[in-house]
Amino acid sequence: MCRDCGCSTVKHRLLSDFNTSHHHGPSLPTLTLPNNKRRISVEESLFEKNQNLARKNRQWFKSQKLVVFNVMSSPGAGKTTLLCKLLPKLALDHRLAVVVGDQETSIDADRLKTAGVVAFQINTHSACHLDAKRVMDAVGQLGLDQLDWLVIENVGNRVCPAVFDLGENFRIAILSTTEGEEKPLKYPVLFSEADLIIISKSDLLPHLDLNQTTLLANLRKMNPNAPIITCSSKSGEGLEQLADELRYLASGKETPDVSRYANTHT
Ligand SMILES: Nc1nc2c(ncn2[C@@H]2O[C@H](COP(=O)(O)OP(=O)(O)O)[C@@H](O)[C@H]2O)c(=O)[nH]1
Ligand SMILES: [Mg+2]
Ligand SMILES: [Zn+2]
Ligand SMILES: [Zn+2]
Repeated sequence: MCRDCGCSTVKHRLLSDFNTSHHHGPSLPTLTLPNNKRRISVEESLFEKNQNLARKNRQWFKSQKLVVFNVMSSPGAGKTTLLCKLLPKLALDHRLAVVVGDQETSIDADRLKTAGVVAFQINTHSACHLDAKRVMDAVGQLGLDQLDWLVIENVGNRVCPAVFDLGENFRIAILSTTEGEEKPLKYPVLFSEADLIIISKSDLLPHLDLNQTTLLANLRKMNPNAPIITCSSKSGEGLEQLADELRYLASGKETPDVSRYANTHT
């Protein structure tokens, strides 16, 4: 449950356009809540506030010539493991740092530091997602003029992180092979808004009943264009391709000035 975004209540309403189910359980009957109207308006102003700060982040990142990736998935899909494998190699030719969001503990930042990556932990406590303000406060301590890339590992959660713009350039959605082929349909915002989709833990495929054809079709239904890369942090499959894709994204695309999220909030 997230006190910040109230996602145990009104977020369901905001995401209802996407016919999504939510990680906190079935949709609440929001229309029957007595003070529903007031709560919706609070929620909308919270998004608006975040949107304004995200815009500032984006301008700030652009002025620093910084490329920012926002990595999102369910808890345990393999974000930290993948970043520990991938980033030390990329750090040879890019000055990079990771900001990790978690409700509690600095375990992930410690893992990244052990792997040789500059990492900074943000504890969100009651919040199930990172927001633009938290990122702004954290990166203020990093010395952005010293960096080429900033990688944000968001709080493990397929729903709320997907609707909070952080001012990033690229959104990366990870789905692990153990999660099931129907998940792109159940969590449409995360997958439809992604610039890159990673299917992680490919080494486990021989042990699973995952229907890869259906998974790919479901991903394409949500997102016709984003590259989809299958990889394993354990076997190393796909990691080179992934590193190349990140280099390609970072080199080719201008920082967008307008938010790509605008349509998801209304
Ligand atoms: N078999 C296998 N396990 C993995 C792989 N990547 C991560 N894991 C395991 O999945 C669990 C969660 O990984 P973690 O990186 O902490 O996920 P996060 O919560 O998304 O950051 C850990 O036990 C990892 O060892 C992979 O490619 N293959
Ligand atoms: Mg992690
Ligand atoms: Zn939530
Ligand atoms: Zn939340």
